[in-house]
Amino acid sequence: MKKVLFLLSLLFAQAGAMAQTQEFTPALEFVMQLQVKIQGVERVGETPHGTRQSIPITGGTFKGPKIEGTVLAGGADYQLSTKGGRTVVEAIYNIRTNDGVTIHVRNNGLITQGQGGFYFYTNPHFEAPIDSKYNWLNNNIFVCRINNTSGFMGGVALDVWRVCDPDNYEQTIGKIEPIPGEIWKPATQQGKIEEIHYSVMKNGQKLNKRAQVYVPYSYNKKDKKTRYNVVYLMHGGGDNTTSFLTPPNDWLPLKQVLDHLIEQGKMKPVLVVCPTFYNDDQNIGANRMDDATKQTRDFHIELQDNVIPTVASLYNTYLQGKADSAAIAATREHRAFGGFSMGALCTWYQLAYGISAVRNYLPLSGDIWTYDADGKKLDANKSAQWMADMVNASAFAGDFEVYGYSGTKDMAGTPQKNVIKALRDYAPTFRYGGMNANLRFSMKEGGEHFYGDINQYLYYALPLIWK
Ligand code: FER
Repeated sequence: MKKVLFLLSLLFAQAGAMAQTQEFTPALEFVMQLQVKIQGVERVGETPHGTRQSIPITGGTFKGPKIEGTVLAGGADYQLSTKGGRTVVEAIYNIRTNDGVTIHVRNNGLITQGQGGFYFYTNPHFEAPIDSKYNWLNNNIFVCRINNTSGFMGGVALDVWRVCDPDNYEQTIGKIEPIPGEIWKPATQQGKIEEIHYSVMKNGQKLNKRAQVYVPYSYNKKDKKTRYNVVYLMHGGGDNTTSFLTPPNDWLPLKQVLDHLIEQGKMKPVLVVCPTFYNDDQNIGANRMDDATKQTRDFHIELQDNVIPTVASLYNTYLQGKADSAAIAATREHRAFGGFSMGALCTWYQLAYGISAVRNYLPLSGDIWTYDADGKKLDANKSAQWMADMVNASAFAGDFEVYGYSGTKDMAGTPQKNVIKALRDYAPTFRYGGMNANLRFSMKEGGEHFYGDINQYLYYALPLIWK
């Protein structure tokens, strides 16, 4: 007892000291709205503690960004009223999520007349299975307030928030410094750009396809002992296999970035392969966005079945011998996949569908596109949830790295920022910040939606992958 009092006095002493310098205010994060159906009332009447009554809970629903489902019948709200219009409530019931997890709820609180009028706040406690994806409900503090304007009839609508530290996400986004001046001039030791060819069977049709390949200066085909990591880079909608390596424009050339990184020893020599998700990279005019959205989603199949095996047969990569799925998975850490805009979307889809072939991801100015049954694009939270579900269903959950980049003047900057923000909620699969991070995001002040800025991001991103 003495010890407890001592600890309490320490707490109060500290609270007193902080009262003058209080600058921290916790934040509330919306968790869900509960619409709880009730029916009838069971009166006990006057007891030594006050007027006791209970109100049966007969069903309902709940919905929020990360959780939704139904309220199960069989619970009740136990109320104890004392003089002066003061009621203590304790609602005890179960809810079940749409994916079948039952969660116990104990919602304690107060209904009274506060200084500002009616006051109805409670402190819900959730008991969720610790091995479920809702374990976070066990490890947070929540507050709840009646919602009188929801329009819900036949019961009570309640909004629930999580008490948390204010989100400083904006401050955690990496900054991108201007790249060093010498990068704007060609390097002394220059790699080569080659074109490779392969064919793909798609819908019973044989397609002849090409890709451009950056081959580093020191590369020697006969030296079979030296193996090379491979970076796959996907162009944007309306672009083609030449957009990264031999663009017709005079922006900072990616080849120059690669030559310098290697010459300066900032990065181990790598092969960079630029394929296309289009069926025919010479004819990308028709239906381009429609085609791009579908084909970026399916490209992982071609990467696995055609592109990786072709590259392995032509160059000294870590994949040797038969390029079957086991051999591709065993060498996934030696592969990176990145892309710009629709190529960034292709990168996210590669993570979702093709995680076994690639460990490192570079989404450059693009967010995740997922759709509901009616074809309507889902928001960042839903897309992040879909991504987490896909990755968690794979054999490589948590075993991957994401290096995301965009610019503040880039049309994909805000969508990508939002999707990364939403992915942070899916730890330990996605770990944003800290020693064990596998999800990173940087934005260039003034960066725009074009290869000139994208190639600058690659100057910083590529050396991070294989140290
Ligand atoms: C995005 C914004 C724009 C994005 C893609 C685009 C995949 C591409 C637009 C285009 O090609 O016209 O967030 O993410």
